[in-house]
Formats: sequence, structure tokens, C-alpha cells
Amino acid sequence: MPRMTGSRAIAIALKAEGIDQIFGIVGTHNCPLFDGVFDDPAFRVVTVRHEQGASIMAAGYARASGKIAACFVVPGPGLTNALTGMGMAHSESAPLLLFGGQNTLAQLGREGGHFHELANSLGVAGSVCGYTARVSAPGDVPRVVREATRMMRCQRPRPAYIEMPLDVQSAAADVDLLPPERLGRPAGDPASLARAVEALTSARRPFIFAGGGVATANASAELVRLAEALGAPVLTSMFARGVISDRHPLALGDGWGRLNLYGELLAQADLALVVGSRIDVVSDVNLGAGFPPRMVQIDIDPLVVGQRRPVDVGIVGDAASALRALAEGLVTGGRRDSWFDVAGCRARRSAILQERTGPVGQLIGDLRAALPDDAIVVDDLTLVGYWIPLVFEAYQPRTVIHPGTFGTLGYSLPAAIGAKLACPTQPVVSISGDGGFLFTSQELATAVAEKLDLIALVFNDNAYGAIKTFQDRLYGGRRAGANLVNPDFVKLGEAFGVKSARVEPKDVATAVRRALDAGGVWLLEVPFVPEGPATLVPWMP
Ligand SMILES: Cc1ncc(C[n+]2csc(CCOP(=O)(O)OP(=O)(O)O)c2C)c(N)n1
Ligand SMILES: [Mg+2]
Repeated sequence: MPRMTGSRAIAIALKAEGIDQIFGIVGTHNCPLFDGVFDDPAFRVVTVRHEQGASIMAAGYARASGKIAACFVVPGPGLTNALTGMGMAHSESAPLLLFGGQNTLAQLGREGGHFHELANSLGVAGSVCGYTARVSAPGDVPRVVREATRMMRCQRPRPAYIEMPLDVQSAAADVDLLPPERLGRPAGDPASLARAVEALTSARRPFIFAGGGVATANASAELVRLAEALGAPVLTSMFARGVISDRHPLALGDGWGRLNLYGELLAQADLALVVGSRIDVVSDVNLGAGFPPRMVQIDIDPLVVGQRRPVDVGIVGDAASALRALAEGLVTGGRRDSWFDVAGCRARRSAILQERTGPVGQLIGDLRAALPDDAIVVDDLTLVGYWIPLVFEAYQPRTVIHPGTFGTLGYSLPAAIGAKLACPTQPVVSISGDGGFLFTSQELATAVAEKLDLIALVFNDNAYGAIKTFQDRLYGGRRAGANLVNPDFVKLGEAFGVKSARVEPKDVATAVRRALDAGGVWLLEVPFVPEGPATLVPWMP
């Protein structure tokens, strides 16, 4: 039984779980945690400029790759600062392992005015976590880390929070290391799978609605195979873009239906196979009325199955294994032609979107043309970003990272940094507005320090534009709190040592190509005021 400190036990447990990326900020209450990984070549430790950046980076890292990153923060404000990114990860079903320092065991629970004291820190973290624990002895570390990561690997992935009092971080004890565990996600109950095969076999006009769970389960190949076997067109939620390439003849694109892009499909279909989607408010409001009467739903989370609308067959299990089992169960085998005119629907969809989005759509199309297929685009809550899932063609899973429903501004830059660290060979572009960018712009310093190649596109309308246009429609043009006085973004970028330029919308593609060729961190400010129907974001009331 090896002897080690609590903090070194964390380092060893992380290695055992294959976790090598750490984001964080050091303080008196977590110095031993940082010391435990210092000089250990197994880890890449990235110092960030605000804990919100750390947790959002970990979320972006997971969204782009499926890999788990750890964060080290101080208690109190370090934890509360990190909560925003954990809330994002929670709403995105992304894993993230946050380690908080803590006051000493003897100081806890007394409200004695100790530095960084936060009553009920486990409860605070628990609202955005799937697992929380306080480790009171070094020997407990391997079990606690294993429990946290088991949840991430075998269930719906969620953030976890583990805190360790300062004296436990430094205490030496014998630590029993756990042998590696073969972890799998549940395959789905065979009887339900058999009933789903029956339902699919008898359906004449099925379609598939694929959500973010398909990306999380790395189930693209299985999804495409089943769709081909059924001749079923595939709609994707905004979290699943690219799980079927937009070049595939069965791919219909993003499933937001308020624009009535899929009316014919929904009117004709006799069965929906929903996989890896909770059918969130956006999808339900937009597609809800049109869902066909029969529905089969696959989800790793039992709470999700049948939650939004009744299902004929519910399968609780991993998307990849369930989709594989369904494809194998179909007696027809081979490929069926689609019962639906996918190409015609796509052409009509594209004409509607073009008319609706105007210059915004043009810009997104130009950006797509400037980027290789494997480029990763990370959105913020900005008028251009809202349209990305609908308009930007996605060719590979995990390449369009749209912020989760927790919906914080300032997501895109740190999430893009996390994505780049996870996928260093893929070009990464962050898309934000002037408002959102300033929530986390200081992470440019992190991108520079880490010598990343990264492009930050900032669309500047000197306003919280999406809200301004919302107020114009619903509050008689009373733009309360919506206008912004901004810094000079080019000078701001330059102050960080970032290559910076102001670019007209028509020149975005050229500027992006140039930035990709040159490498390094780029800030491209695009003065751009979206107008007309493009400001009516599809999900807004
Ligand atoms: C933390 C947080 N605060 C407030 C909001 C509300 N909000 C949503 S979009 C938006 C405007 C964003 O402005 P900007 O980033 O400039 O993009 P634009 O809409 O102008 O394109 C605001 C304030 C939010 N989503 N998150
Ligand atoms: Mg703006």
C-alpha cells in the first residue's frame, strides 16, 4: 500500500482514470493540489484568468472530444466563480471534475469567519453536479474519484465536485489504489429493443430525431447505419449537429421547425425515433405539434424517456449499443431508399433560410467555405451564433459546439480554448458578440500563454443586440439596458499580444483564411448590425 499525501493521491487517481488536462487558479487553499501535479509530465496544467473560464474550458474540452478534464479551484469564490461553467456542462450533459480546496477539517461548519468560507459548499455545487463529495482522508481519494468518473462514463455525464480540506491535502497516509475497471454503459433491455424493432419494421414512414446524446455516445456510425437500413430521414438537435454529415442524402439538418422547414415531413411521418434528446423546450415547441403519434425513444437517462411526451417504446441505454441492436434486429438488412424527398426538402429549407437570414446567412456560408470540414466552431449567445446550428453545414460530430440551455454569455472563447486543447490538429473558431465577448475576454491571455492557434470572431453592434431587437418587438422599442459603450476591440486584442484586425462582413472569409495560414491567436472584430427577419431568432417568443 503506497504512502502519499491527499493531493498526490488525487494526481495518481486522475492518472488512473486517464485524465491529464487540468484548468485552474491557485490559492492558499489549494496549493497542495497544484503541487501534487507540479513537474509531473503526465499533466498539462493550464492557469486561467477566472474560474468561470476554467469550468467552461473543461466543458468545451469535453464537448469537442468526450474526454474528462479536471479543474482546481479555491473554496468560496473559486467554487462560485466556477459554477457558471458547471451549469453549462450540466445542461450540456458534459463531464467535468472540479476539485475544490477547503478550510481545515476543524474549521468546517463553524462560520468562524475563515477565509473563503462558504456554508453548504456541497449543496451549492450540488445544484449543477451529478456527484459531490468531501474527502476527509487521503485513503478515500481513489474510491471518490472512481465514483465520480463512473457516473460520467456509465450514466448521463454531468459535472462532479470533490472538495478536500487543506489538512487532508497535505496529510500523508497509506492509499489503496484501485485496479482499473472495465466500465460500460447499459445496452438497453432486450425486450424493449425487440419491441422497438417491431415498431420500426411495421412503420412505413419513420424519421429519426437525434440529440446531443448521439454525439456523447460517439454513436454517429450506428445512427447512420440504422437510418440507411430504414431509409429514415434524420433531423438533428442543435447539440447534435454533424452526427450525420450534412452531405449525407438522409440528413435534413437542424430540427428547429418553427420556420416550418419540416411541415411535410412531420405531416407524413408515422413514427419518430428519438435518440439522445430530452426534446428540450426549443425542439418541443417547434416540432411538438407535429410529432407523429408513434414514438420510440432511446436515452441513457431514465428520467428523459417519456418525460416530454408519451412513448410507445422506451429504451434506457447507451445510444451506440441500442442503435446497433436495432439495426441488427431489422430483418430487411441492407439499405432502403428514403420514403421522403430529402433533397427537395433541403432545397426548400435552404431557400427559406436564405430569405430569412439575409446577410447573417451569407456570412455564415462564407465562414463555412473558409474552413476545412473538421474545423470546430464554438458559438456564444449572439445573433450570428443563434443561426449557426441551422445554417452552418456540419460534416463531423462534435464540430459545432452551441452553448447549452443554461445559456451564459461569454461561453465561446473559453469553450473554444478547451476544444483546441482537446483537438489540437483541428482549426477552432469562437463566435461571439461584443457583449458576450467581454464576459470572458481575459482568457485571450490564457490562449496566448498556451501558444494556441485560435480565431475569435467578435460581431460588434455596440449592443446586447438580441435583447435590443426583442425589446423593439415586444416592448415598443424601449431599449432598456441594451446599448453598450465598447472598448476598441483591436487595441484590446493587441494589448493581449493577439493578432487583431477590424474586418468588414464581406471580408470575413478572406480574413479567416489568412488567420488560419498565419496561425497563433487572432481577434477579428466584425462591425455588423443584423437587421430585419434575421433578428427574429427561431426560438424567441
Ligand atoms: C450571464 C448572462 N446574462 C445575460 C444574458 C441575457 N442575454 C442573452 S443574449 C444577450 C445579448 C448578447 O449581446 P452580444 O453578445 O453583443 O450579442 P448580440 O445579441 O448583440 O449579437 C443577453 C444580454 C445571458 N444570456 N447570460
Ligand atoms: Mg452585440
